[in-house]
Amino acid sequence: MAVLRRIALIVLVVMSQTMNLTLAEAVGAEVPFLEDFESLPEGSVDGLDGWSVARGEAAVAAGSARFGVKALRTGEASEVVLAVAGSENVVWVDFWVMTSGGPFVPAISPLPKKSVVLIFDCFEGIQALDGDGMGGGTIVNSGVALGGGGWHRITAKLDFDVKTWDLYLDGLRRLADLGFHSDDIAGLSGMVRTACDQSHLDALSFTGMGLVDDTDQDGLGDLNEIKVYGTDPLLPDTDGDGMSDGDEIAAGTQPTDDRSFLYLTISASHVASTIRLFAPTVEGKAYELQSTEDIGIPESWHPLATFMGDGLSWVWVLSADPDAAKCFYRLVVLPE
Ligand SMILES: [Ca+2]
Ligand SMILES: [Ca+2]
Ligand SMILES: [Ca+2]
Ligand SMILES: [Ca+2]
Repeated sequence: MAVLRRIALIVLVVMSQTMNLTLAEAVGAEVPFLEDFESLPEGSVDGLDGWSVARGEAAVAAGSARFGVKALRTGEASEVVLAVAGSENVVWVDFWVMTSGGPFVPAISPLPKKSVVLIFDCFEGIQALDGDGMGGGTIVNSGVALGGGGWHRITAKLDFDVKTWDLYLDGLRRLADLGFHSDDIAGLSGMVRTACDQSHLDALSFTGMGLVDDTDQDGLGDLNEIKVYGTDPLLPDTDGDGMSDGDEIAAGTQPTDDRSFLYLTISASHVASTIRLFAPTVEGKAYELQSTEDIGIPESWHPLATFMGDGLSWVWVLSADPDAAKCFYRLVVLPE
């Protein structure tokens, strides 16, 4: 039995028609659906927001969470079902999971009809079903191992028009154009999760917004704007401070606080022939002060100094060059 306790399988997806009939009686959620578990009461998730516990236990619990303080923790040999209806042809399913995985690969053919099947195997890592559309298919290894006890981000792009799906792990596309388990599945109706003891799920969403789409072209993907950064996916500068959301994330400033942004102030003292440069810094960010005498020639910018941010203000006093007619300065955040 010790081995059996380690069984962990996640089955993502659209349930069989038989199960759909059952689910129709439950209160289901609709796409877009986002669940961070923070507002749900601790304890069994059964009956809350479209969730039902079919076997074992699944509870909202504090302690191990990817974001905030709560996540969904499943007990030994548990099965939890979420009813989510969506009419979109393309749906992005996204969540974080922490699990040790199990040693058994489930038999695929007997499964009720589904679109997507994901398997978390303690030996082989994260695996996906490249379905044949007729209830069978080939299990494909993603190349991403479990272990270490850390969180993994799982993102699946489901296309109900052509019955294919792509798998992204920890933000990178690992498998593309996989087939559905069953091509009879016309649209999203939910997710079934079979899991082992102490397996955690957090920040689950079903949306039409993609990981790789950047609608407002600010450098941040739509899905990450709503789930990770709390910014507006349709507005390049959410807080209106003049610095784009993407630039703020790169610079370590707050994209939802208009008092937080990167700037450099310059003041000159004619009496002392000095120039005083001032900038706020973010701890851990590396900066380079650059200058040029001709702002019209991009390649003429050259470094004057580099320094590490410590979360405090950075001040530098330079002797003014009496021979320079003019000089421009700029502060660059170096890539990590
Ligand atoms: Ca964006
Ligand atoms: Ca934005
Ligand atoms: Ca901004
Ligand atoms: Ca800001």
